[in-house]
Amino acid sequence: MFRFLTAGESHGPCLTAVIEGLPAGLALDIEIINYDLERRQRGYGRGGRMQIERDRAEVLSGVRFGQTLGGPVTLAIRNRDWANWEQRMSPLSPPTGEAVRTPRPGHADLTGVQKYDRQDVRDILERASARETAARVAVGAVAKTLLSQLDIDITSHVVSIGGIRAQAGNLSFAEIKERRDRSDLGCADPVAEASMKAAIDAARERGDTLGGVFEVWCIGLMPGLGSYVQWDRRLDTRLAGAIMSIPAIKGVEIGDGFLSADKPGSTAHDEIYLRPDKGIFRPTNRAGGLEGGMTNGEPVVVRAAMKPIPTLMQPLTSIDIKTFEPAMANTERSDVCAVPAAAVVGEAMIAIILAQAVLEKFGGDNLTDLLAGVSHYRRRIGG
Ligand code: EPS
Repeated sequence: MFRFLTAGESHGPCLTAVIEGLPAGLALDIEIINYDLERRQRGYGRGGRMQIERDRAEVLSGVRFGQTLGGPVTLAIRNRDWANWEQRMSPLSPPTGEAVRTPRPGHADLTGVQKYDRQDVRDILERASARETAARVAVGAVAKTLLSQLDIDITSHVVSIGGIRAQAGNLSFAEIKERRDRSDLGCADPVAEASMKAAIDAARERGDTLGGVFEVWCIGLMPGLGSYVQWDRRLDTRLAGAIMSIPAIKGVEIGDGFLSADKPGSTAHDEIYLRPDKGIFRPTNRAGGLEGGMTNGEPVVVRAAMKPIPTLMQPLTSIDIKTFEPAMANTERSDVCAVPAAAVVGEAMIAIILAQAVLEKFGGDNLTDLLAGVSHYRRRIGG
């Protein structure tokens, strides 16, 4: 079973991830992990923290001479900002500094202090912070490394910010991948990108924040990952759950998603053809690469809706958790818009679920057996 846990507070010493279930013999390149960490940090609209951090992964276990051993792989990302928080976030010394007492609407703050019986909102926000997603991106880069051995590739792009929509419907996977990495917003449409940047500037001026929609694409998948035989083995279940686990995500859609609800069956599905040069194929991909809870061999396309970040410089109404008097919500340094970062996290989560599904289907003690199993399967089904 390929699985992982993360640990770490936003302003603690470091973020850590422990990954279990990787096959032995997978070559890991730290620069591939670091490249995705750097992509997650990018994005017009990010806050001051990204000027401080230079996220880099360290490998602490499970790898020898550049190859996985089959045991748990531990990755760590040090927080540079820790140097400014050593006292206020000290694991063992007595409390110091002012407690945060005014929860932000839309954040974990209020329910967190109720649930965990804390008197300082910082005890909640430190772990609830989206900084944790840096550890997931590092795990995702390892999952992508495994998938790349099977010629499976993943990218993502921002399709809207603050209601401004990109026109990218006719672009190929390769075009999206190339354009999005050149864009400050991870957006494949330069015209829309300029308007999005202006909207982010205006939101910053107002002390406001903006959400948006991103899309993740995965190509090269074999048919038959996941299964229809149980609800929790349907790949759609796992992909949607993984995307919804990203902080601030409020909606998820696979393929035509909500649009398909408005169509008759005759135009909602993807017809099946066979051509000697192409094998089995579908000229359309309305299903987003998933039918019956399984990959069907077409690209997997998943979209996610991100709400605006709840830390507002013009704060919303809240209460003081000590006096119960009305008070304005806490203002902390934060991002105006983090949709481009969330898109990179989305790639990581999709890669993790797909790697898990591949290992579940083909076994995962070592890479040699995995590759042999996949190649036999691909030959058998001719895809
Ligand atoms: C984040 C680091 C955080 C925020 C953001 C994500 O840094 P800091 O709190 O020190 O400014 O920029 O956190 C949130 C959006 C959140 O809700 O907590 C990061 O590394 O992505």
